Amino acid sequence: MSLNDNKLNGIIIRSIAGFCYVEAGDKVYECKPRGSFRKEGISPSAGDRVEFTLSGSKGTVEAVFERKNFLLRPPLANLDKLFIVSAAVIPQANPLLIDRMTAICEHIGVEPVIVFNKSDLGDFGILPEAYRTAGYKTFVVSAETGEGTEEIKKELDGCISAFCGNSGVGKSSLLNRLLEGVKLSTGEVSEKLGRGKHTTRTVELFKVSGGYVADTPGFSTLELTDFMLNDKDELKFCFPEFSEHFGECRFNSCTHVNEPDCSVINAVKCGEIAKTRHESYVSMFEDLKKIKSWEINKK
Ligand SMILES: Nc1nc2c(ncn2[C@@H]2O[C@H](COP(=O)(O)OP(=O)(O)OP(=O)(O)O)[C@@H](O)[C@H]2O)c(=O)[nH]1
Ligand SMILES: [Mg+2]
Ligand SMILES: [Zn+2]
Repeated sequence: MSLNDNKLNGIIIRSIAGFCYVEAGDKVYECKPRGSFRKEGISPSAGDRVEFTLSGSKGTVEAVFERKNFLLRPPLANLDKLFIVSAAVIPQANPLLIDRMTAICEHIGVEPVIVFNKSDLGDFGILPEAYRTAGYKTFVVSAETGEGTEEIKKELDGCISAFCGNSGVGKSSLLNRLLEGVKLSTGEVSEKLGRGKHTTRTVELFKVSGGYVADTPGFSTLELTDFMLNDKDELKFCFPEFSEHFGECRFNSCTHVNEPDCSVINAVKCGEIAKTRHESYVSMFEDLKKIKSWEINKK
């Protein structure tokens, strides 16, 4: 048997402490990435399609296939959809955080899906409508009662997806509803916030009808620049509902922040674009404005 016959292809479902767990066929193999990846700046991550060799039951990841996209925090490759989860209360939904995530998704080429959880504890005011108006699939659900969770399940079919959002919004609780035979640990929010700890510590992909879905540890801050979204003039393209208004503003150089006769702002006034979405755009634009052009070129 030549060396080539030993080569197998699989997908990394978990990457932790220098080990990758690669699923191939119906098996999961514990593999170590080959030494030279570090030098090449490649860090094999969950979602990566890889080639590996086996020696006994242990494997070595030999090659990482080209990625369709890469989410830096948490590290995940080849995503089709990112479910951005918020809660009605504890912790309360924060539109700026959601919009940072949708912008990052647009920037790296992942479909954002908006999930409002804990509907049994309160409502979300204007927010679900704001995201539907923006053209995003939006679900109002409860992991506690099961309301709306079947709809989400259909969205997982045949895709590589991940659930992200603040600690305590109920990502693991939702996945426990959606996945058969999986029991992820979930945590009391008061305990978590008190200790500042996350219940979920690692990224792991689980098999789901024709695809995979990842649970991720909650995050509380996200920098656009971490995702190479560091040019303020690119930001408008990360708000898809703005695009039909481009070219209709009074000034060609309109930044759609506060200029007179701006067609984006006019659309906000007449309710075609949600006010919260435009507020997030302005807030992110102001943040990106602080980045000097030489810093952009450096990246
Ligand atoms: N009432 C209610 N409680 C929920 C719901 N979903 C989750 N919870 C509770 O919220 C708490 C946090 O849920 P988790 O699933 O651990 O949250 P998480 O997003 O996975 O948190 P991290 O792993 O820390 O990022 C737990 O006590 C859950 O029981 C819901 O729909 N309704
Ligand atoms: Mg969790
Ligand atoms: Zn404008």
